Amino acid sequence: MPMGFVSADRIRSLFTEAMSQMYRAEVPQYGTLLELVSEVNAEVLAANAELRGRLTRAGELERIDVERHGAIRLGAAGELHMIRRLFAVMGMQPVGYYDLSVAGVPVHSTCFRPIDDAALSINPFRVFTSLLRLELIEDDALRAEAAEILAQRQIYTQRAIELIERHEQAGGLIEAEAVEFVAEALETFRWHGEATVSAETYKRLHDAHRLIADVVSFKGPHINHLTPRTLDIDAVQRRMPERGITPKAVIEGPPRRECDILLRQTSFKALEETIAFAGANGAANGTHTARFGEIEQRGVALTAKGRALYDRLLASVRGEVQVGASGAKAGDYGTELSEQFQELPDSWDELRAQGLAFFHYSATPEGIAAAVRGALPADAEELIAKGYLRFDPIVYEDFLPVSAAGIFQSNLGTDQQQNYATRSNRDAFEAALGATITEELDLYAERQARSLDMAIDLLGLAGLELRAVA
Ligand code: OOG
Ligand code: NI
Repeated sequence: MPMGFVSADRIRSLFTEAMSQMYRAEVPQYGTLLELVSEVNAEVLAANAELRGRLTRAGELERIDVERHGAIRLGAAGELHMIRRLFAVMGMQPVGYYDLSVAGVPVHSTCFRPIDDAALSINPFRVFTSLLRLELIEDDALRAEAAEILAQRQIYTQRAIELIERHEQAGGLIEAEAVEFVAEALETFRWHGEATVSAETYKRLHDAHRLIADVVSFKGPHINHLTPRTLDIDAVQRRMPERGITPKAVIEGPPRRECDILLRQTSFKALEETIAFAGANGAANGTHTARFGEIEQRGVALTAKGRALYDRLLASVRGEVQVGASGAKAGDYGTELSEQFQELPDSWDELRAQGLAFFHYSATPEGIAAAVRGALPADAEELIAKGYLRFDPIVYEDFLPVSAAGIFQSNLGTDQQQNYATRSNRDAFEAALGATITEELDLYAERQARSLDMAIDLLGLAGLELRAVA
């Protein structure tokens, strides 16, 4: 990086902090949730030395206090294209394609996030970014009208665009520009109480799908939640009502386990906010629900094999028990989930031995000492058994489409779980993005392989292969 430019990591950290402050001011319950999460995290860390050690080794302990993800919903291809360039300034790239139409939500999405180990451990800020699929609006006239409304808006400030271009041309931003960029970029994510459409248009959009009204009716894609990471989601879920927060009926994702896998999430219902429709001269004459709160607990990233097993078990649970609109059968769902998931081994050893999850390998001090003495076994499994080579879970940095659909649905006013047939359109998404999306599994596989190479090198055993590495 040329002299004088600030790092993308720094810009991302400034932005995360600014976003968190803005959201705290806009949605006071978010501040309450942050307090609860940090209280529970401190309790868990005090009580669980093994977890503390593991998070420290993985570089996750320091990042956990700043770790957040947010979500926005964009309306047009051009908006997605520019958001890719905006996030690139902060070192965030599109990872993973999520088709939410399978769950009756007319969007497809990606996650913008940092990808390398160092950047992730500084600040893993992620933004789940959805693009409205206008082609899924059935009414031709309404579709054309929505497209026309979206074509009129500019969700980025002129100065934000200039600074993005400056970053692309010069290869970076100096401190003063970075600070200005953060303030300008924040404008895109801000809540606007004035709708750009009349009450009558809003109603027609809303009748087609609540989400369409949310995306089309406003000046910009307001950030709709900001999610802290908890180390015990069940404890936070239980304590939310004590703080006046009502969580959704079920925690999305896998059940509670000894060895956390993937991602567990729960949210609380959106705020009902007053808005002023066009033609009302700024006077509040309607309400809209868009913004909510969410928490998540993250576990190990699964390999393709592990993920296939997770998907199969989850589908079978959802086939057995459908949670109703107001949370009916949530208890049965939880029981079924725990029972079915017994098929997925709940020990790090088994998850590794069966090639179900990704791990970070490292040479231990004992291993390095043994290498100096020339006393190392040449078998990788034996190195592990003797404590010369250790493995720690690689945390899942991404999202889960079925969970995301559940979060969407809950905040569209229902806990009802629906399953639809796939109509995915990744090519159109990438064309709008102007880039290809990175496959998350490739990233985890590369990180695992790199860690193993480094560990083996340190032990002076180059070329050694591991049996169980997926
Ligand atoms: C995004 C919902 C998905 C998650 O954590 O899975 C999501 C949205 O409602 O816009 O944030
Ligand atoms: Ni979320």
